[in-house]
Amino acid sequence: MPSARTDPAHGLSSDRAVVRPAMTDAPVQPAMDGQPAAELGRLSGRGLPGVVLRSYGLWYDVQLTGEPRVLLATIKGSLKRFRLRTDPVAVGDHVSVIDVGENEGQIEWRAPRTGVLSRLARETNDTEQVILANADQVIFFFSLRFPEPHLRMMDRFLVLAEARGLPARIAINKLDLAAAEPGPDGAPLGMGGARALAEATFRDYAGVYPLHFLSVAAGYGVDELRAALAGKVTAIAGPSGVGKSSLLNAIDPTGERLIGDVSAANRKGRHTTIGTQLYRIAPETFVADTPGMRALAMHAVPGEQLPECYPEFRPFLGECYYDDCEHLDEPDCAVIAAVAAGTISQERYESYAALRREAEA
Ligand SMILES: Nc1nc2c(ncn2[C@@H]2O[C@H](COP(=O)(O)OP(=O)(O)OP(=O)(O)O)[C@@H](O)[C@H]2O)c(=O)[nH]1
Ligand SMILES: [Mg+2]
Ligand SMILES: [Zn+2]
Repeated sequence: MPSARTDPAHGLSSDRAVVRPAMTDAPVQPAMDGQPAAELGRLSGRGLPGVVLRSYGLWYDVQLTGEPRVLLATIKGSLKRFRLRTDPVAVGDHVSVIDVGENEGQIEWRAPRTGVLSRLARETNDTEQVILANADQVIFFFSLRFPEPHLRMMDRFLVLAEARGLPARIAINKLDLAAAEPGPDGAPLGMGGARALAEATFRDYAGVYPLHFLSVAAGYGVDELRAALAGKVTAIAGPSGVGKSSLLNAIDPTGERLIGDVSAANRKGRHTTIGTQLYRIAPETFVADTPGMRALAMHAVPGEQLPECYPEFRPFLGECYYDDCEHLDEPDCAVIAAVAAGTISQERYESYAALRREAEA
């Protein structure tokens, strides 16, 4: 035990008063890269627990826990006092809100975050804009047709989720469109044929991530996906027009999401969802419809962290000749050997190599 009177590191006598700021006055650490951020504010004992469903600039929709009411709330000035380098309150945050009547409230406290999906705020290098706080998992949502899946873009998303320790699933929608296309014999492929096509398109991910095949329009696969959401906070992310809002409408009976009005002339879809919105679809089940996640990719993952972000590489890491092997063109690389043996897919390896070269550039 070091002496209570002497600081063992500096040998200073404790008579010399060390002024420490009170905990609540300490600036909050930046929460970049999914680090949990400290709590904010104080619990007065008069607040009600809730979850932030949506943010409108200075106002927030707060779903009260254990009751159906949603309060429209502002945040106390004291929560905004520090330069936080993160949003003080964001969608997904657990808060304490004081009911001020007329269905309005004031947020007095925000719980520490278990993690965040974020992107860099415009024109800054160190300030994050939170897309969703406290997510348990993320579903990357694509469509088999209109728009067709961009697998390299999906790999970037998957890497970001891995870097943040967030479990990921992949969902492929609009199987009905492929089902109507002619198969080899000229007859329509049908749902079975469309599913086989989708499975072939995503074969590199089978066994690495849970895959869900859907046609929200036809009600195909929706129940199975709903089961994967139960009891969790799930972020749904993906390109515009793939059917994310349509899925939410299908699984949430009280849903009223805006669906992109895709005309025949513009089959790529029109962007309709602005800002993250969290929906409570059962007492303990929350699903977030996020706006286009392209900007997320701006959070680069450091090169040496990338191999771990490809789960199928993990059994081979540490088996290479060089301890610091980058798995690009070194001799006796266990990852490259696994690609040659067909254990790791060529496409996924090339996706890794492209991101690694980009990170080192
Ligand atoms: N054929 C077909 N069309 C679908 C299906 N699911 C959704 N759509 C259509 O695809 C279009 C885009 O759907 P949305 O739900 O708005 O897509 P989103 O992913 O929310 O798009 P953003 O909000 O722009 O990111 C709409 O016209 C939907 O009706 C499906 O399973 N099959
Ligand atoms: Mg949408
Ligand atoms: Zn290697």
